[in-house]
Amino acid sequence: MSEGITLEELQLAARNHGMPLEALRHEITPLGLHYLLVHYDIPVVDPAAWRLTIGGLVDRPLELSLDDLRAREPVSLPVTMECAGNGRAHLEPRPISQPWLAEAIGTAEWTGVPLAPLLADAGLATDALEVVFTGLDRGVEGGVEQLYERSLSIADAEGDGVLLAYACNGEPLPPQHGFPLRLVVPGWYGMTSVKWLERITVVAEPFEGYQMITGYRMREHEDDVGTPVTRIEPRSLMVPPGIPDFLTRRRFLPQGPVTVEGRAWSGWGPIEHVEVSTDGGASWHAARLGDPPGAAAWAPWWFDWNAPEGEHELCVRARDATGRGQPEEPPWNIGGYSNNAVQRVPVTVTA
Ligand SMILES: Nc1nc2c(c(=O)[nH]1)N[C@H]1C(S)=C(S)[C@@H](COP(=O)(O)O)O[C@H]1N2
Ligand SMILES: [Mo]
Repeated sequence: MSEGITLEELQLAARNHGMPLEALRHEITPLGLHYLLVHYDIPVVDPAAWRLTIGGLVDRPLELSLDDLRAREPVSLPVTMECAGNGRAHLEPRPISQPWLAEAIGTAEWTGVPLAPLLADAGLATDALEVVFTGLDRGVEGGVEQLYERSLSIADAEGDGVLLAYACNGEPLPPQHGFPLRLVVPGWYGMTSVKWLERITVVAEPFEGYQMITGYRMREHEDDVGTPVTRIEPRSLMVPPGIPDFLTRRRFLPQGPVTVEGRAWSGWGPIEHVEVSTDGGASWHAARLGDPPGAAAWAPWWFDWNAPEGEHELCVRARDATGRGQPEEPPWNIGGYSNNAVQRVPVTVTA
C-alpha cells in the first residue's frame, strides 16, 4: 500500500469502521461488528414525531408513522451489505475518501415492510420513472450542500426483497444504522440503502442528485461521465488463520492441518465456486461451499490445508453463476469503487 494516509482520511477511518475479519465466523454479523459508513453526521430522531412521506407522482400521498409501518405484515431477510468503496485503499494512486481495505462488509437480518406494496397503496402515476429516497442527514460534499439522496428505477424499487427496515438482528435500528427507518436493497452496494429515511418521492425524470451523478460512478477521470455503480461484484474473504502480530497484524500459525474458512457473496447471482491458493496465486484449489442463509447473503466455504513450515501467501477468489469473478489486479477508477481484487493474507508457519 502507498504511504501517506492523511489526517483527513484517518478522521474518516476513525468514524467509519469495518467488520473485523474474524467476525466472518458469524453467519449473521452481531450488531456493532457490522461495518459502518456515514457520509455526514448521525441524526438524532424522535420516533414519536418522525413520519415517512411517500409523495411526488402518486395518486394518494402517504404519511406513515413508525406504528403504521409496524402494523403491516413484517418481513425478515438476511442481507450481505458491502460499501462500494471497499478495497479503495489498495488502489494506486489511492483515491482520497474513506480508506477501506477489505472489511467494509456485514450481514444483518433486516426486518421491515416490503416497499412494493407501499408504492402500490400510494398508486404510481403513468409517467413515473424513478423513486427518490431522501435521508435526514445533511452535509457538504464536492462543494454541494445536500441531503443524502439516492434513486432507483421503478422496477428496481419494486424488486424482490427491497425493504423499509425498522429492525436489525431483532433489535430496533441503532442510531448509526439508520434509526428509525432505512431502505435495504439486497444485492446492491451499500450507498443504495438510504438510512434515516424521511421521504420517498416518485419522479418522471432521472434523478440527478450528487450521489447519483458525481458520486458512485465508475469514472476514469474528472470529465468522464462514467457508468453508475449498482450491484455488488463477487468477493470472497477468509478469516485470517492463526494469531496476529499486534502492530503489523501478520499471521502466525503452527505447521500441520488447518481448515481455512470464510464467506463469499455477489449481488449478481449465487456463488458457484470458491478457490484458495497457498502460494500467492500460482496454483488454485477448490474450496468446499456451503449454503447461504438467504438468496442475498454470503455463502460459507472451507479449505483444508496441511500447512508446511515457512512463509506463505494465502489467497481466495469467488465466481458467481453469471460468470463474474475477481481480478488479481484491481482496475482503477477515480472514486475507488468496486475493487474486488483477490484477498491476500501472508502467513508465517512455525515448526
Ligand atoms: N442517509 C444516509 N444513508 C446512507 C449513507 C449516509 O451517509 N446517509 N451511507 C450509505 C453508504 S455509502 C453505505 S456503504 C451504507 C452503510 O450502511 P451501514 O453503515 O448500516 O453499514 O449506508 C448508505 N446509506
Ligand atoms: Mo458506502
